[in-house]
Amino acid sequence: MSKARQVSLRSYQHSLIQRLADCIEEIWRQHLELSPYSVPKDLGYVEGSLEGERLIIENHCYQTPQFRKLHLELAQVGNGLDILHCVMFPNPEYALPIFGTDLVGGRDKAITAAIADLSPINADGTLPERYHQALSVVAEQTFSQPRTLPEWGDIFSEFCLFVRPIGAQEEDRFLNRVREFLTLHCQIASKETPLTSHRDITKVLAGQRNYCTKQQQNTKTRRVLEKSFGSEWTDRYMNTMLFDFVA
Ligand code: BLA
Repeated sequence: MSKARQVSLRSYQHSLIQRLADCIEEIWRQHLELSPYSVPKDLGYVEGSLEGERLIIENHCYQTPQFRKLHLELAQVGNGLDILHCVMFPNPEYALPIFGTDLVGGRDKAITAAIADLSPINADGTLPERYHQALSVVAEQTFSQPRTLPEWGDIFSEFCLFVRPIGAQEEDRFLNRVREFLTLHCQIASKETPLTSHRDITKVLAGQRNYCTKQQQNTKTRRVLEKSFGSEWTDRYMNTMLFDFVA
């Protein structure tokens, strides 16, 4: 077993990634009833280096009554790039938005992409009223370098935060905002009553499918994975581990 595996990748990663990973797990433990989620055996901890760039991936997965899969992934590319990826997939009986966050950056350098959202799964692209109300009253934070969403990014809500955080203050601001999103989400989700109508459940499934299909179009994620693992493995990983949906 390699050292990285015993110690957990995060202790070698950018400090904002370490802090966000700890924060996510702390809020999950505090608010949700976590059970183990079985990751396909060969995908829990993966190392690849097809074209020289060594990529290490560490997955942490759980499930709860409201969520079919809570996925926190840490990845390290060569010696330069650190990644945190997290998605909370609700069970289809719960008409809840999809929480997602992604941090990408150099270890000793800056985080270039910091994104977090509670993404709607309704056909009309709106969040449930209780989310909308709660998020509307939280003062919007300003960041000096906001980023523009790619074309497939129409899945994200009006509250989506996508920035390049500059300096410690903006990193803290990003972390706090994600903490607010997550706490609100876990509080609402743990009180939510499940749907019973087959028609409503089918709509949730369609919303989750749309989210996953769009996320699978992220060529930047695909390129990083393909360089170390090839296109066949990358297809399987993106479709079964990162953005799987129930057909
Ligand atoms: C961007 N994602 C990126 C970038 C890389 C990755 C290298 C470009 C960084 C930049 O432009 O500064 C790579 N992200 C990965 C890899 C994994 C990963 C390899 O998660 C997994 C192993 N992506 C998500 C989730 C969201 C997301 C959950 O996985 C949002 C909730 C968003 N990532 C996202 C967006 C971009 C991005 C919107 C910018 C894409 C663009 O500008 O085209």
